[in-house]
Amino acid sequence: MLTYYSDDHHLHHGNCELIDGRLLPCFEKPQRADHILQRVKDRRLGEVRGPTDFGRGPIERIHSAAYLDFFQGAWARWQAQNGSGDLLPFTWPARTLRAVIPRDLHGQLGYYSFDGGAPITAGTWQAAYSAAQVALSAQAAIAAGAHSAFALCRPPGHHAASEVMGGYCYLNNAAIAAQAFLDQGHTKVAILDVDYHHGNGTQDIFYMRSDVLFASIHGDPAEEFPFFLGYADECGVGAGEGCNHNYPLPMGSDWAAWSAALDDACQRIADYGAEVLVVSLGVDTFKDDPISQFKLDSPDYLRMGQRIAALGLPTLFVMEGGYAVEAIGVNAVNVLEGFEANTP
Ligand code: Q9C
Ligand code: ZN
Repeated sequence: MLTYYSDDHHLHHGNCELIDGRLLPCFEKPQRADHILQRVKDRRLGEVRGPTDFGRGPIERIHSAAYLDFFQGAWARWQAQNGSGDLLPFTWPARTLRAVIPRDLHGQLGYYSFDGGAPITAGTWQAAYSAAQVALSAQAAIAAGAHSAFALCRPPGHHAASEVMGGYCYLNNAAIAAQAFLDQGHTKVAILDVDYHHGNGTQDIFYMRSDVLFASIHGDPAEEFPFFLGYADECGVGAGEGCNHNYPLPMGSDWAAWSAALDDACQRIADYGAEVLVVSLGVDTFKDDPISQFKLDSPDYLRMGQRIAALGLPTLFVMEGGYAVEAIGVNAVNVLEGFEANTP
């Protein structure tokens, strides 16, 4: 399997995040992608290629130009005000307030975010831009005939919506790649999100559309981030009705419970008649993940890849979460090796 990767992810390294009333070092850190890349090489998964630059055009198919302009220019504005430290939001247009766009940098940052988990640093735009190009390059490889490809993206993307960053995410790499398939002539794309957290951004982007089926298996939002989306009764609206499938699972869920949801999600994808599959590949479902509560073990990721391969679809894997850094390479590459083992 081809892997696409850019060293630019090192340009994004947030300082700290707020957890349990304390500021802790960011869990979403550069070593995550470094470990995955090392495992790809150790296992000789296949060639590792740098991205092609497709420009801002395919990103603007998912994110508004106003949002991208804000994100691209935010660090320079912060520097111009002598800002020190990471740029982090602290006020959001929650209920009782108005969703106006203020003039102030922090006002705009609140408008364009949903939590304080997506710090903007000097290199965040470049890292996120390159991650999107990595996803687009892997997508192009599949469009050119490859049966599968791995986009080793960092920062991740599935919490980012059209005009909103959050949950360590800025640009929705999986959604951008899915839209590229559609723009190149496909008519039905499925996105399977196996990250521990609900892919709220991806769901929101495609919620009213029938050309993308979204299925997500995740910690029940009643007791887990992102809390405000990802419930089982969210099925899509309008043309998108029936094209959104959420599988919220209780804390402590193991492979038996998780794989039952996967079987159902795969059946939905097959019934939909998807021509191509994008997998939002988070491995924060691992038993030792420091911020998550599922109980998958490393061999389970081989089984996950095997089950996904049984769909028989051209498949683009896009890296999302996973914070047990010592095991992240083994777990992520196990999915890819399981997929290949079950591909004729
Ligand atoms: N007490 C992804 O996996 N905060 N994002 C968790 C834990 C946000 C995860 C706080 C977690 C975001 C891509
Ligand atoms: Zn996650």
